[in-house]
Amino acid sequence: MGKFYKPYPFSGGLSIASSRRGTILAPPLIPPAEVAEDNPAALYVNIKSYDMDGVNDYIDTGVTPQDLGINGTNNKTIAFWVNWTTWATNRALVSMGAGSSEADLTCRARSGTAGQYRLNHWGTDIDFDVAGSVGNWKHLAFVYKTDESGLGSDSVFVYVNGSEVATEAVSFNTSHANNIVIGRNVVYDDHYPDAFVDELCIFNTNLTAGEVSELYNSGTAFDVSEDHSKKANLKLYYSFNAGDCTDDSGNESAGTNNGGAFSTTVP
Ligand SMILES: [Ca+2]
Ligand SMILES: [Ca+2]
Repeated sequence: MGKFYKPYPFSGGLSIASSRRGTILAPPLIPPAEVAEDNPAALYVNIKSYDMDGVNDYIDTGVTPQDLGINGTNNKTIAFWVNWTTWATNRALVSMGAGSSEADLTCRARSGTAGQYRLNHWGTDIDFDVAGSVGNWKHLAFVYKTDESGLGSDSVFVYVNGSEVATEAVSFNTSHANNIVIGRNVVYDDHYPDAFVDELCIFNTNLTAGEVSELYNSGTAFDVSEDHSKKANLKLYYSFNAGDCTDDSGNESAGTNNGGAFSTTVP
């Protein structure tokens, strides 16, 4: 919280009165470090996203949910920006697991109507709608939390632009049979979206509502690996800013790009 722009502190001792007396003016103060700490977005330039053509472009992250510690019932958060060029049914943005009950975890289009999403887990899947999904950037976050603090059950929460839009009581058992993929369905070698994705983050913990809001940051991208309060739990982070699939989390899980482009269209 508190990521609000602070104006440059013009408190460097510039004084007309002292100037008239011929006093040598003190140099303007260098902005104190706290300005940078409070406003990381001002120092972060988001220059690239990942652009998929809807035909066959996708990323193989090279890591399984187990590699990131988010397999089975483990707490987890998956978040990213997305901007669809053309909506089409079934197309999957991020996908992991396998095709059996609660072993899958896939964010995909559930119908041909733009904005009709499904968080698929081969159980009672979670549907939610995101108006304006074509031609606009939206921030999606999925938070899974086991019942260790009185929820009454394990639960998953869906956030759009930092606000909760859906929740369901469910126990996941996320399979580590396959690598996590971006831009296709892990169960079906198909379902490629025509869309941009950016700033993909996977945490091995459940972000709180406040921490999801912090990640959304009122719509301004920032360096999650440096400035998010749960950066210690950030296990995979593709900013795409280098024009490749470098893992900016520091965990060196670079992905393999299969045909996608790196675009200057960014949130
Ligand atoms: Ca292609
Ligand atoms: Ca980026």
